[in-house]
Amino acid sequence: MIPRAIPLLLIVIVVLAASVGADIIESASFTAPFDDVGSSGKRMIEGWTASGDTDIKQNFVRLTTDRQSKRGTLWSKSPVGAFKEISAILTFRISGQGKKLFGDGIGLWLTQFNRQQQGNLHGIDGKFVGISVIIDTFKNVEHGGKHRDVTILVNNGEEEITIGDDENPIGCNVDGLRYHEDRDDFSVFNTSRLRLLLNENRLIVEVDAKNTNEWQTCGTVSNLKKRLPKGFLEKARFGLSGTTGQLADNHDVLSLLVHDSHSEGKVFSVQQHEENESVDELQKIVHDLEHKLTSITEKLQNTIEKLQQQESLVEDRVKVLEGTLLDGVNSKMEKRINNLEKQLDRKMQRQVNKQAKRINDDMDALRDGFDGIDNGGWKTPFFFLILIVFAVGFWGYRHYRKLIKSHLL
Ligand SMILES: [Ca+2]
Repeated sequence: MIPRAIPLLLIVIVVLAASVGADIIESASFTAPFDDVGSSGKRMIEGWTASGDTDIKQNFVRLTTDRQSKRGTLWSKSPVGAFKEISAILTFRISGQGKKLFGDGIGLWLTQFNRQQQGNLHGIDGKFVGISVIIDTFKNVEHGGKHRDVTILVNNGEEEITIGDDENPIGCNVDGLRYHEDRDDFSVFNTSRLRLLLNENRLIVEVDAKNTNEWQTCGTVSNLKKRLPKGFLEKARFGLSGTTGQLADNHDVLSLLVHDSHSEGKVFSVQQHEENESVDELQKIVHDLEHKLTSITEKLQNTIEKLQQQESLVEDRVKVLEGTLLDGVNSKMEKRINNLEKQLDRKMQRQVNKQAKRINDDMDALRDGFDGIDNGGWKTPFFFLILIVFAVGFWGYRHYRKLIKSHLL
């Protein structure tokens, strides 16, 4: 117990010694665990707005999942404030299933956008006022030698910046900013860190690729007073963006810790590292389980969505087939009924003609017979009788057709 307690005690002493007059800027910071749940029933981070595909888990914020064409942001609701200098340490994990092909990366923003402003620069509008640090995991062929794994951009909002504009961009190439999840040695503690040391006139960006407290300077930007508006920090907010395109990755952030002093930022990084090493085993297991479960759930949801899409496609096809079949059956039935009607018409006509002729013949015969006997007034009532016979016959014929129609149809 004693050997483990000594370094921790030393760190506490160092932190206490360095933290005199230096504080964390809470409104600009966040760190796991994220236990607050909003009215929508989803986890939330107080003071931050999650948009797009961002999914807040208990132990990390997933800006994008390892799927194509995703875009997620997390934006601070309040400006940093009027500080002379700040340090900011972002702890993140870029990981995925792709062995060689993956993208696009994470952007850390300190801009005067009130909220995330969508655009084409890693998800955000390139016409920003402020600072952007882009962690770019995919080397676009068209950018050639202008690609940087970490690119530092400063803009006064007058022009829209796109990657590849600058022949000699500020930034650095760093190995190991991305982890392959299928490796047997992958763990959720495979993380990376980015540190911004900013004062009124200068920005230094450092990278600790494997979160082993080995910081490398990535780039420095001077003359910020000339390049950014006066009192920039007073109105500037931190934001994060994650994007995937044809290629994808899980883009997770674990914490952003902003202090009002550079020394605090440096000391805190040591403390953070030691804390990671001595982190409770149970917490490790919980984080690991959550990471695995998130991945399994996402895969399941994706499969279900695909199945549902196929199901609705099949349904559409069945509907079209049903329609075609019904149309065919209907037109065949119609033809058959028409034919039958015509046949019946002809048959009835023949029958009626036959009957009429027979009655006519009988009448003639009767008339001949009676003519021999009497030429008296019997013809008129007989004529009416014939009319009645015809009327009844005609009514019978129509009734018969109606019956046939209603039974056939
Ligand atoms: Ca890229």
